[in-house]
Order: sequence, then structure tokens, then C-alpha cells
Amino acid sequence: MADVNKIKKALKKELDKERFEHTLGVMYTAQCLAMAHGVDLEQAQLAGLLHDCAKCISNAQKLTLCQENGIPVNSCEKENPSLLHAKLGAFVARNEYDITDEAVLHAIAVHTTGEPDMSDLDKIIFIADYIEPLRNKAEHLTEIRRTAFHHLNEALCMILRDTIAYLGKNKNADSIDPMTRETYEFYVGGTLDE
Ligand code: DGI
Ligand code: FE
Ligand code: FE
Repeated sequence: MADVNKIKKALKKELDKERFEHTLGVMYTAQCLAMAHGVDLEQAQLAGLLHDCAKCISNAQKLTLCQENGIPVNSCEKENPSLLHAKLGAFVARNEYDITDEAVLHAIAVHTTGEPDMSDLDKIIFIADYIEPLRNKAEHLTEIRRTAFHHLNEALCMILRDTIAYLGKNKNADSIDPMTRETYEFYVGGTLDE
């Protein structure tokens, strides 16, 4: 199925309207960021298009699918199964949308928490997810959007800092996935010039 138009059609059926529109926003934003940072446009397009392909699976079904397919689930994911749509998304992209490009699958798998030492493609999908034009709730969006086109690592730090602050304020601290913190520590400790 690795034909973009076919994938779009299938996703339109699979996702609710808002999620499908967000998906297109992430795809186009990822392509723009790829232009700005010298990343392959087709990889950015495919990863952007498919990043949330598992988002509309129920939480119970997410846990079942992970169990059935040997996808590890940590305690934070067990409490917040929505987090699993990233790893499960990579699985679905491989098995239902015939994506074989490991770089694309990896970008999908890490798009929610990030991970230390990401590729530029990973960073672009993580950032595009946060800044696509339909997003309007997060703080500092104007500044993060501008920064994303110049410094990927700096934009990552801004997003992770705000996400951790938001989760700390609105949920309990245990709901922050250890990987989100690790990613933040990695990039905050690293150099901000690229
Ligand atoms: O799938 P999207 O909504 O497009 O975006 P996403 O994959 O970044 O997921 C966003 C949600 O995930 C948002 O409500 C914050 C939440 N999130 C991100 N990192 C963590 C987290 N939730 C928990 N519980 N723990 C995290 O570390
Ligand atoms: Fe997502
Ligand atoms: Fe998303």
C-alpha cells in the first residue's frame, strides 16, 4: 500500500475527522521542516501521514494488540494506554500500510515521548506534531514554531519542557513517561547549536 494517496484514503476511513485533519497538518508541516533541515521529503511525508494511524484504536484494544504482538508495555503506558499509539502505530504502519523504511517506522514509534539521540526525521515528526497549524492550545506556540525552522534541538527542548510542565500541573507526576524525562534531560544537557 505504500502509495501516499491510497494511505490517505485508508486513513480517512480509519481516523475521526479531527484526527485526519491533524494528520494532514503534521504531514505538510513535516515536509516543510524537512525542506528547512535537509531531510528526505518522502520520508517526512510518510511518517507525518502515518504517525497517528493507531490513535483511534480503543485503549483496551491497544493493550490487547501490544500483548498479542510482543510489544512491551511499561507501567506508565499501562496507566496511560494512549501513549501506546506511537509504538503500536509503527507496528500498524508496517503490517497494514506496508511501510518497510525503518527510519519512517522509528519516527512513528517515538513521536509521543521522543527518545535520546533522535535522527533529524524523528525530531521533525515530534516537532511537527506539536506545531502543525491546527494546534492552538499549547503555550509558546509562536516562538516554538519560529525556532523549529532554525534549531531542531532548541525546539525539542521547548516542547519537552512545556509538556513536562503541563503534565505535572494537570495530571500527577507519575503519569510522565520516564522516556519523556530522559529525552528532555538528553537534549537540555546537549549543545543547542546544530
Ligand atoms: O497523538 P497526538 O495527540 O497528536 O500527540 P502526541 O502523540 O504527542 O500525544 C499527545 C498527548 O500525549 C498529550 O496529551 C500529552 C501526552 N503525553 C506526552 N508525553 C507524555 C504524555 N502523557 C503522559 N501520560 N506521559 C508522557 O510522558
Ligand atoms: Fe500521536
Ligand atoms: Fe499527532
